[in-house]
Amino acid sequence: MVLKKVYTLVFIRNESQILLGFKKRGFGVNKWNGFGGKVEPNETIIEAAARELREESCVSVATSDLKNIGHLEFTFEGEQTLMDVRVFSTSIFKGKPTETEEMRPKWFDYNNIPFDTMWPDDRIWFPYMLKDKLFYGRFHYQGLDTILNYDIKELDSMEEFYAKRK
Ligand code: 6OG
Repeated sequence: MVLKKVYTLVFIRNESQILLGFKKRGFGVNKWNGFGGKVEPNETIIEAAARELREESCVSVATSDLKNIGHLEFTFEGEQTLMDVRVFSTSIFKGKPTETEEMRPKWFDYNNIPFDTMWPDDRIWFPYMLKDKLFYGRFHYQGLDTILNYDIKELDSMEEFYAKRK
């Protein structure tokens, strides 16, 4: 039996830069990533996305401004959990990105993204996000550093993707 857990992952982007956070603890520690985490039982996925962003970076967004731009699935050899990650993006936000106990935020130019200090899957799907393409990616890991196999594809519509998946 596979246990599916839903996560969010939010990227704030402008014309030339993307906001990443250096994870100071927990899963993905010492890696740059977007902001996100687990969806709580009493909230929608998009509410969780806005909450996690605020808790981790002190940046506020309206849920109506968050665009679902992709979907990622992660599995790990020998483990029954499937991480189901909804990826969101926006350029509209309030507040100054500020270090928290979990994350140290920093803006990166698109031509200077620190892939060497990020999850290995990011190199594969970031290009879709940076070209404003919708995407689906599935990655099967051995441990935390090696991708054993993966699929990646461009999507026409997230609604269509989720409708077909049901
Ligand atoms: P917390 O444990 O902090 O949520 N996440 C991943 N992100 C990328 N780019 N690659 C991965 O490859 C990931 N696995 C998990 C989802 C974990 C956060 O990390 C993301 C969540 O935003 C394996 O609650």
